[in-house]
Amino acid sequence: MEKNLEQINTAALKELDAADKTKKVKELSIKYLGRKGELTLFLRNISQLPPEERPKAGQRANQIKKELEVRFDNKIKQLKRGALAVKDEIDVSLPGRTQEPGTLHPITRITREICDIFISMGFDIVEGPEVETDYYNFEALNFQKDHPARDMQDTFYVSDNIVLRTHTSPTQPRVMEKQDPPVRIIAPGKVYRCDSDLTHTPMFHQVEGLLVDKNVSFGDLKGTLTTFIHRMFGSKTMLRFRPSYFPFTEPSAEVDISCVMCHGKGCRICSKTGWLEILGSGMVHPAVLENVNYDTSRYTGFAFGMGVDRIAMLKYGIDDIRKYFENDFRFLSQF
Ligand code: 2NM
Repeated sequence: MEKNLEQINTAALKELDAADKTKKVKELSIKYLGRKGELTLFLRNISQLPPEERPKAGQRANQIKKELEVRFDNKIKQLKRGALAVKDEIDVSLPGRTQEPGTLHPITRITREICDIFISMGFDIVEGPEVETDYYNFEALNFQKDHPARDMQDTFYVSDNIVLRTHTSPTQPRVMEKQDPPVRIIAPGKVYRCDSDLTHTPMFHQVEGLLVDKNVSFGDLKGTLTTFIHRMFGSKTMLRFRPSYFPFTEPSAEVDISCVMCHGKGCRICSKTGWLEILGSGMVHPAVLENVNYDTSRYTGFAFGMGVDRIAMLKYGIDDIRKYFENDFRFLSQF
C-alpha cells in the first residue's frame, strides 16, 4: 500500500506537469485531493494497513498532500500570470499619452491685444456689470425714450428698468460720475442683443474707449485710432472716416480700414469694396457729459467702440462665428 502512495504522488505530479489550463489543474486537484480523491481515500483507508505501518504511511500521505496543495496553487498562479501577459502585453515602443496644455480663446487673446495697445497710450481698463439699469445703458448715454435700440426686439429686458447691457459704454458714465477729468478708459466685455443668425450671436464682445480732457479735438480721435489700427493690423493699413450717427456722439464717424486680405484690391472678405468697417466713433455728445455733471465749457471728449468677435475673425481668418462657441479643441488650439 505504501508503494501505491508513491504511485499516486508520481502520477499526480506527472499530470500536473502536463496541465496547461487552470480548469485542468482544478480537475486534478479534485481527482487527487477532493472528497473522493485518490489521496483522500488512501488516508481514509489507512486503518486497513498493519498497525506498525500506519504511522509512517500516515506521515508520508500528509506530507504528499501538503506538497501537492502547494504545487497545484503555484501552477494556477503561473497559468494566470501567463494569460495576463498575453492579453495586456505592454508595447514599450508606443509614445506616452501627452497632457495638452490649455490655450486662450481667440476672443480673449484679441481683447487683451486691443487693451494692451491702449494701455501703452495711457488708458486704464475698467469693467462694469453685464446686468445693467436702463439708466446707464440708455438714458445716461443720450438714447431718447423712443430710440429703436430700446425696443424689446433688440434688447433683453430682465425687468422694466433692468436690461442685459447692449454695449459696454454704460461703464463709462459710471466711471465719470466718480472721477473728474482727465479720463482715459477702455471698457472691454460681453454684451447682449436680441439677434441670432449666421453672422450674429445674442452674446458678443466689445471694447469701447473714452477720453475726456481740456482741448480734446476730433484730431486727437483720428490720431489715437490711427495709432491703434497701425499697431493692430500693421502700419501700412489705411483708414477712412465716414460721417455717421450715434446717440452719444456728435459729430460721429465710422472708421473703415483697407482690407486686411486684399489690401484694397477687392475680394470676398471686403465684398469687393477694398474696405472693412471696423469701428464706430465720435466726439462725446455734450448731453452725456452733462449727465455726469462735467462742465461742458471746459471739457470735451472722444469715444469709440468696436466688435472684438469680428476683429478676431479678420486677424485670424475665421470664417464662421459658430466656431467660437463649439469648444472644438482642434479649432481652439490653433491660436
Ligand atoms: C461706439 C461708437 C461711438 C461710445 C460712446 C461712449 C460714451 F460713453 F462715452 F458716451 N462710449 N462709447 C461710442 C461712440 C461707441 O461704438 C460703436
